[in-house]
Amino acid sequence: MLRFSTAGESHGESLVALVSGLPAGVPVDQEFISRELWRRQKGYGRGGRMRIERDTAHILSGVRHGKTIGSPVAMTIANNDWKNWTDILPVEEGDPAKHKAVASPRPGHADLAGALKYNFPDARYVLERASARESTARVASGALAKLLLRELGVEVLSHVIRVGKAELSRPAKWEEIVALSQKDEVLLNCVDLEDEARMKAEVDAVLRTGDTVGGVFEVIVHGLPPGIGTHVNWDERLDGILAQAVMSLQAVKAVEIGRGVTAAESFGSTVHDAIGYEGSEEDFTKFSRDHNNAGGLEGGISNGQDVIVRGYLKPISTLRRPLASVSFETREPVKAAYERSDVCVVPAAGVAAEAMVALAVARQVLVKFGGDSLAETKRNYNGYLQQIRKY
Ligand code: EPS
Repeated sequence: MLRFSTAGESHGESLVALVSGLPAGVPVDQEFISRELWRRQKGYGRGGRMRIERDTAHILSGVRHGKTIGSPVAMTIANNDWKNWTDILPVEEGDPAKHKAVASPRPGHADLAGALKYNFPDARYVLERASARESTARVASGALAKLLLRELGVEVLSHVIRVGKAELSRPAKWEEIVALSQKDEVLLNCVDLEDEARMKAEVDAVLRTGDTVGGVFEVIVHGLPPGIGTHVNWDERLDGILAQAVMSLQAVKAVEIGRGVTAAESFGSTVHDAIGYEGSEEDFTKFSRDHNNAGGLEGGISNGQDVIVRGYLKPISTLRRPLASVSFETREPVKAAYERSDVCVVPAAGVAAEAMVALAVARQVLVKFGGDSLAETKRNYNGYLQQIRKY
């Protein structure tokens, strides 16, 4: 069973990722992992922290001679900023005078709920783990899932379709999203330059006013055959699994599959993707569809079209012009704490969501096809592809 977990505080020594259940023999391209980490760091609207960090995964185990060996893969990603925090957040008791309390909880952040739950006098320890810095470890883990999926011809990428009120005004083609992922500059990860300029203006406006802005990213799984996930049990439906995977990302407040939201206000005759029998040799079967409003999922099962998952991001909750809050110490009204922060993270969140989607899909692929070695997984996979082609 493919599993992963992460550890690490935002300003601690490093982040840790542990991925187990990958078959043996998956080629591990370390440059690819670094590139994925780089993509997550980029985007217009990121704060000062991203000028400090140069995220790279240090692989400790589970990979030898460039391939997985079936044992758990442990990775660390060092926090460069740690050197500035050794006195503030030491593992030992340290000097309490040097600790940096988060003295008033930020509305929208985990600060208050976390401090109450864990009985902390302030929100420092909550912030440290609730921070989206943790998504770095998810991206390193997701890169391994992507490398496995790539062996099966499945790719996972994202692009940004909204920042604040600025929206992508036209459908994006898969080739455009691939081209975006290969660029050496990342602005807002939007396929349309004019729409991207309007998105940038949204970020500029909040930079001026001390506010923050959210948006929507879209993750696409390209090349996934029909039959991943199942309708038979609630917790094995791929749509539900993907929703949880993406919703678990910091600042995501809603998840949509395909045309989920506007489908609710439309007629069935305009929403469902009519079935034909005109598929080409490149398709998984000859069954074809007139569009993809279902987002590649019907009954919790992939149907061979691109899987489309959208994540809706709230605006970052750390504001330069903070909202009302209460002092943890005096209980008097004060402004919420301010710490260095980003003002827009929609492109970065999209990259983190790619990782979560890749991990979730890879897990379900392995549930269906199994395999202790990549050769075994591929044999089972290809046998199934032949079966559905002949159906
Ligand atoms: C974050 C606050 C900022 C962000 C951080 C998430 O960090 P810092 O407090 O060090 O300035 O930059 O995101 C990352 C470090 C990252 O790698 O994405 C927060 O409070 O959630």
